[in-house]
Amino acid sequence: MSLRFTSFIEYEEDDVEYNKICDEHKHLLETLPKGSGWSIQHLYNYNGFWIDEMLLKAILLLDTYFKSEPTDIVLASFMKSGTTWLKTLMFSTLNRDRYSFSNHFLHNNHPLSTIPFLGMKSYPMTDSTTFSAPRLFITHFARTLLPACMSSCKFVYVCRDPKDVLVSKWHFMCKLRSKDLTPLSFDEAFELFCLGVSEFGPFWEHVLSYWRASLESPDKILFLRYEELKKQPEVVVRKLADFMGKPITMEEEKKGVVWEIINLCSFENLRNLEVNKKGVEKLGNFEVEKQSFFRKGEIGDWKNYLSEEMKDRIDGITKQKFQGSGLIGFNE
Ligand code: PAP
Repeated sequence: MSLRFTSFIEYEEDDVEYNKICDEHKHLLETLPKGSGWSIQHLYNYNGFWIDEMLLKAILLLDTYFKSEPTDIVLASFMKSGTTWLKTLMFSTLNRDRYSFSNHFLHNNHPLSTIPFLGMKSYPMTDSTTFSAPRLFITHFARTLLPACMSSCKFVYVCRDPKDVLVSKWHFMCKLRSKDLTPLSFDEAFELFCLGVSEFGPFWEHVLSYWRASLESPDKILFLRYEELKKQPEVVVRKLADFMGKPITMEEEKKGVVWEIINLCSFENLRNLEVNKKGVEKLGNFEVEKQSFFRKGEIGDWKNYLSEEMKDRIDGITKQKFQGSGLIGFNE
């Protein structure tokens, strides 16, 4: 039987390669170091990063079956760093000739339907126009976990203050957490996050994996921060348009297209759309409420959750990990 794994990976269940992957997956699950998951019981440490069973298989499948194209553009992020925002900005910037801002695709479709996740079963991708070159993809995997063939692709990486990522992730994962497990307290989540035991983490190594790649190939990776997007969205949208090979023209500037895009993708606008308020969406093996992607959308919500001591511990780790990398921290 032919299976579809995202819209871009196809394999046969009785294929020799596929059987090899299943054997390797089984072997890895038996031998890799285990840590506590936030939503399910176990995470596995694969090549320095913590992932669950399903994502481990996804990595093996991507490695064998994914065929990248040099025109591909991948939005990469550690989860809860601004992926939803960036995906809507990239999608609407690239497709700005296809939809009018008064009757836009995003008015009737959740952001999950805009760009497929590499390594996760697809949600209904209602718009096939996004699949013509350049193809857009999303990943939460660290750069070093992606197949070697993707070195020809372009990446947009978005990072965010780890203190806000932690708070956002804890809220989200508590909703996904298996009812068979005891609830995950914020203190437990904090400890795990600091130790790096966190889906797709450690956070700092994740950021550094893309930062180092951006130093090696600055023209291939656009490195962004959630905080700069909040402060100067117009600068980021212009950068994105240039990077994706579709610069904003003078005529578009005069028509205010940049602000049309920003307003369409703003937290307030997206959160209040009916399509994003109700219902659930499938995310891998999990069911997620559509509204859970729009919580507060603020910089500094960590102040409501972290003690001074907790703040100092995370800032200290950031300082130590980023030292000598050229990457500056996230303190306001
Ligand atoms: P994902 O990893 O599950 O895809 P992601 O979109 O990266 O999640 O992060 C979700 C965060 O972005 C949430 O932050 P919070 O929990 O601190 O509120 C969410 O509210 C925020 N967010 C979603 N859309 C927007 C937007 N349009 N503008 C600003 N922030 C947004």
